[in-house]
Amino acid sequence: MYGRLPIVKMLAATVAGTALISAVMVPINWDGQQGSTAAPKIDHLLNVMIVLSAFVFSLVMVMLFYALWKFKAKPGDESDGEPIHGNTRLEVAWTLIPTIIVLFAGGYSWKVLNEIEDKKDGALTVSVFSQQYAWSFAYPGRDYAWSEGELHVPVDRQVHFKMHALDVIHSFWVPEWRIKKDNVPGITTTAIVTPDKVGTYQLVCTELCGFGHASMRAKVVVESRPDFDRWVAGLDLELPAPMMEVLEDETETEAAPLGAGAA
Ligand SMILES: [Cu+2]
Repeated sequence: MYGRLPIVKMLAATVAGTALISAVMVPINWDGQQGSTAAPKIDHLLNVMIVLSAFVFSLVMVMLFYALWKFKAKPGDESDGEPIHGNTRLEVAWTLIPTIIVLFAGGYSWKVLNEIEDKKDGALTVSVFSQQYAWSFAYPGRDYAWSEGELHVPVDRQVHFKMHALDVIHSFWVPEWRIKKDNVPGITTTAIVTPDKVGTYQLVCTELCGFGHASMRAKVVVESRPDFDRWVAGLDLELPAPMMEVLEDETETEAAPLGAGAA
């Protein structure tokens, strides 16, 4: 038979590979500038996933190269390989290890999403309308204040974006906020964001929606509360009919937030 595998050495090589890949990959700023309370959490989650992936990659590579080196046929050896029927220990290991990794990754992602979507008192609601190839926004008030192509939000206040697509599927994405959500005709989708850095950003449509998709962007301004109030006060109070219609028969199809009812 093949004898015992040098488990300790293979494990050491796997740990070394994981450490090396992680040391190169983790310090890289993959997602760019952070602009919301969700951003550090998402970026940390990505780093955890990088380390887990580095572990899986290293483990597979170590076993592959060990097998290539150890069981290579001698020159001139034309004989068939030894017939093997299963290996219970190996099968248990390759079922158990991925199961543990996937359960951990799923559980941790759940926790992060739950923290991000934790609803705060005094949140601001903004309606988002997407259509080929423009964005517009409505702010609740005495009436709806409406803005075309420019989104303003106050800093350090939770915002609930209620999204409405007027024609095809679009997707709302402000990279610095790390939050991305599809806008689907006929239903209302929600994204929860707390912007925490004053500045100007870009809202990008990230669902291929037609010929002008690449130019479907809007300016995003995160500003102080007084600046925001002043800006909203200066907006047109008349919401165009198609948007009003959508708001009138707004549906609430989102599932309850993950972990609703729990702490
Ligand atoms: Cu698009």
